[in-house]
Amino acid sequence: MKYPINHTVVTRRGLMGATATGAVVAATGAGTGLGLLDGRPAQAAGEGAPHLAPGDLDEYYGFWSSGQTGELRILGVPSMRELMRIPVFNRCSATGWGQTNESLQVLTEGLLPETKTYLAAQGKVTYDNGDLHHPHMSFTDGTYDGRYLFMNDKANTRVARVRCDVMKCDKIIEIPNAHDIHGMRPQKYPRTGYVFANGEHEAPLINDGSVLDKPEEYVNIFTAIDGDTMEIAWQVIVSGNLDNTDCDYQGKYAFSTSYNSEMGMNLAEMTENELDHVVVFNIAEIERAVADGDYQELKGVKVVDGRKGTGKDYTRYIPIPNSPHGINTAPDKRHVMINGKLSPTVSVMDVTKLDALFADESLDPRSVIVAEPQLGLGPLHTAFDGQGHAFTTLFLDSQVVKWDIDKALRAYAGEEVDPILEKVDVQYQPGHNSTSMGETAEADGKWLISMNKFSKDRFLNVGPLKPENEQLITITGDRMEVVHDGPTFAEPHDSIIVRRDIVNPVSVWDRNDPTWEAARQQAAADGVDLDWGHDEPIRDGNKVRVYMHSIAPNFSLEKFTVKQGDEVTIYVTNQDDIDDVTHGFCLANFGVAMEIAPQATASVTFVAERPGVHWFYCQWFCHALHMEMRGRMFVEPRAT
Ligand code: CUK
Ligand code: CUA
Repeated sequence: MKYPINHTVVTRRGLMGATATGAVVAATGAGTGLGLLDGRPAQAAGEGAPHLAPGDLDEYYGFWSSGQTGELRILGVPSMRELMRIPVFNRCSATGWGQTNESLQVLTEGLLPETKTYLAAQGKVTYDNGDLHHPHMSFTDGTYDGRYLFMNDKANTRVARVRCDVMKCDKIIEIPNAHDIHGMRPQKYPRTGYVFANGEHEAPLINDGSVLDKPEEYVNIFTAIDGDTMEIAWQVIVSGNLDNTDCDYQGKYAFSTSYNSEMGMNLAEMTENELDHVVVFNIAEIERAVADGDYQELKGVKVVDGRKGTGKDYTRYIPIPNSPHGINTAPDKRHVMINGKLSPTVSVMDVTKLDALFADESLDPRSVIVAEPQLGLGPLHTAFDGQGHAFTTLFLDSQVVKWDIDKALRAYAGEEVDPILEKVDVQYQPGHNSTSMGETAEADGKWLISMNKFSKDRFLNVGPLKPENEQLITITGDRMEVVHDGPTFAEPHDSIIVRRDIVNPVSVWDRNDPTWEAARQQAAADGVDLDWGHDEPIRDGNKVRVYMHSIAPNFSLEKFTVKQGDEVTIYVTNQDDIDDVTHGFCLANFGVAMEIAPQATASVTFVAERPGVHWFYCQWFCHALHMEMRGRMFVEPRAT
């Protein structure tokens, strides 16, 4: 039944107006399965789209990756309203991310030396693109703690962090030795702690061109990052490649899927084996290897060898059919779902059996698999409701399947019981799915998001490039029901749904925030009050620094003068301290623009290579006299 709500309401109103007999109304309600109160759909599960009145706030924050757009997005759940976009690996015209000095510091300080050399040859200081797949919040004691969000960049081998107090990216690091970071998860217990990151693509360990087409010498690298310092803690060389990753609720193990155990270099080779594997990382053993010196140091990182056949207890390899993809730890803190992709199965691993496997290498590694239900075609990712149910996306079937974990265990043990409870069609080809609080011990089983790669005919045609489609599904009742379609530009890759009491951002910046520490130090060196600015530019050879503040609808400087060829840095401190009074600084025809939120400082540097009169203006609508919030930069021509 598609879109029954409006029709039913209209029908009922029509009936009320015309005949309004109790019998007819009751029959209409029963016939559609909709409970109606005062002509509006009831809000219980399976009874219609979630409706928030204007001004009502959502129950959950949704943190969304944007895939190849490279930004992080915040949605409200269940309304699915997009609330914010946080630039991370991309460029942003509205906020100046990628051109302010503060953002450039974040975008450049974590790059490897050889990357800086490569970029300099292109006339660049940082990458312009990213491919952000996996956003995850920091954990304390098995649940979200509202401190940070971490995310990967598959395109340029980076991991980034967003501060949840201001919802801005504060750290981006490039991962040495690894290639093309894909799967990424924060440690759940005791806290984050480590952020685990998978290098997906195979390459020589020393990738300097001395080894090229010799795949037998290629490796893949698993990385543990310290989530507090954003420095690399250690790395592990593995056999096979690495796809997705997750970890347990004990702080003992992390696990990564490998679809290319073959170490193939083309599709035929990569999909050859019937069985690939999951690598299990023994965190304490790897830490011991690092402490005992059983590692090689590469690019300043301690790299432990965890490949098959080393005779060490750093890793174990569990055979899994066929090209496993997503890996998801259940809120029961015990079962881990390994999604088969090319196999119609999800393999269920019991983490309580891992200690024995590490104690005795001769044990059959498959002994940790305790269920392997056949669910449908193309299982990619699994989410949970915290009540013993799992929800797996079936890419090829365009469905989400709800199944009973306990029944799957019993079926594997030989009992004749079908774990599949229900399948719901989604439109179309789902990749990730996520449930409210579903990747934590506090999974609450209210909402499921299916992130679908194709929308085909679901929306008005906008040309050959179609939006993707994220769908909201109620899971509180016995039946799943798709209640909302959300067309999305590239791309709703993955998301997490976080209870709103956990997320508490500020509305106004703290003047002491470290974001503009460099500006603070420069102002101090120039003898200038950064908060209020200075009447005259500070000249230092051909470097000129202009300090001003903004209070709606004025910049403190209505004009300033520099010389052609000067390297000019503009510092703007927004002295408005009321929520939502953000100003901008846009210097016309200089390609310069930035956002300055209440009580923030932002700065931008450019070369004043255009003589003449140039207007700067505020590009965030802030006041009735916003258009008048502007001033002039005079550029004196170079003496000829
Ligand atoms: S991976 Cu894309 S659907 Cu990048 Cu999370 Cu599974
Ligand atoms: Cu300040 Cu617009």
